[in-house]
Amino acid sequence: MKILVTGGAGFIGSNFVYYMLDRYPDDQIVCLDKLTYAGNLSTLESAMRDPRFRFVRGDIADVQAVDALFASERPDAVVNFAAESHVDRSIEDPQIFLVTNILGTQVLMDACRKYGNIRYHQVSTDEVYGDLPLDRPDLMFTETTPIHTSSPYSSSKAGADLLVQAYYRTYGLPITISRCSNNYGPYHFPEKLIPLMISRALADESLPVYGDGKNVRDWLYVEDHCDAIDRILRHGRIGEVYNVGGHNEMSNIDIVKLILRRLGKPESLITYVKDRKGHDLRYAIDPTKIHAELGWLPKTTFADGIVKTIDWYLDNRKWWQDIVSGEYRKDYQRLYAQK
Ligand code: NAD
Ligand code: TDX
Repeated sequence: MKILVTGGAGFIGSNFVYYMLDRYPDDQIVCLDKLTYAGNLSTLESAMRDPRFRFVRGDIADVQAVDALFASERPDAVVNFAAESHVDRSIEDPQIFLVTNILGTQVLMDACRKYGNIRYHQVSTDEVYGDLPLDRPDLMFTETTPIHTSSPYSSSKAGADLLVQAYYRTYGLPITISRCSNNYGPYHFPEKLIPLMISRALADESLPVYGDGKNVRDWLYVEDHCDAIDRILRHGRIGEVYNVGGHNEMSNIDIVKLILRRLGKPESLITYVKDRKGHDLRYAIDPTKIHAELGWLPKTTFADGIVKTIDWYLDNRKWWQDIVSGEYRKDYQRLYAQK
């Protein structure tokens, strides 16, 4: 199978590229990525030495570029990770979120229709369901929970999901959608909570906790998300949505304190700052459907995953220090010039 992975130079997409190359020796992967600030080609350095992998720089919302890529590569399947993914940035400047996340999805699906009704998987998020109250631990998101978004980011992801379902109903495009909870693990861009707190704590900088730090997220190790997408791509029912999450709810402040303990840094680094606008209180996924239909269960506990993640950031300082300093932007010239 030849899979077009969009957004493969980002956090989850790159983990997915490595997950698939490791497990499927006969598969080929083409990665389409615009290399926005969130894309880092050095993450794909070893994949680029693999003859089964090809990197193409391009925008999923660019009709001509996407058409040319489909014409030359003729993929069997598309997994769309490409997105503007940071809630805070969407609050500052929403427009690019609508262009990439909604129009980009439309452009990819139109190419899938044109080149033979290609299998399409949309990587979505639990944020499309809005949030849950902190005092109702019995409530969780199921696939039938109504869409009810809070931020421009989640609204753009929800808009894309609706379009994906419309392409199934209207054109019979063979689609699936996964809605996963918060991921953590290697190659996570240090603007998001866990890598930001690790990198700032290591530099003895203040750790900005929004509001009272009691907001809850449901954390999943990134490899478990890759496993879920792989199962959905190969065995999922066409037209269906699958929630992905591992029942691991943690408050932000508990995560920050855990990171500090592990790094041997003082809690005095914690600084409570102004809350995020429209800040979602709690996310919690009910993964019953993907477990029952596809046998998926998370393999990594949070206790193991967070230690592996912190150790990865300790062992790969250059990766995130180059991002913090801006040096990583030069990797495109260095790595891509060889192709
Ligand atoms: P990321 O920001 O780390 O990576 C996004 C990648 O997409 C980058 O490599 C970027 O260069 C690329 N990109 C952005 N705009 C593009 C465009 N117009 N054309 C081509 N490439 C473009 O994001 P992530 O955290 O890896 O998230 C990947 C996907 O998973 C997103 O769709 C996100 O909504 C979804 N998701 C993320 C999480 C999470 O916890 N991080 C949870 C659930 C779902
Ligand atoms: O500096 C910070 N301080 C802080 O308290 C940052 C960056 C975050 N936070 C809080 C806000 C959230 O309650 O931590 C929590 C997690 O924040 P993010 O890492 O920005 O993630 P979140 O907003 O939950 O969204 C993530 O999960 C769902 C991803 O970024 C999305 O792409 C995904 O869809």
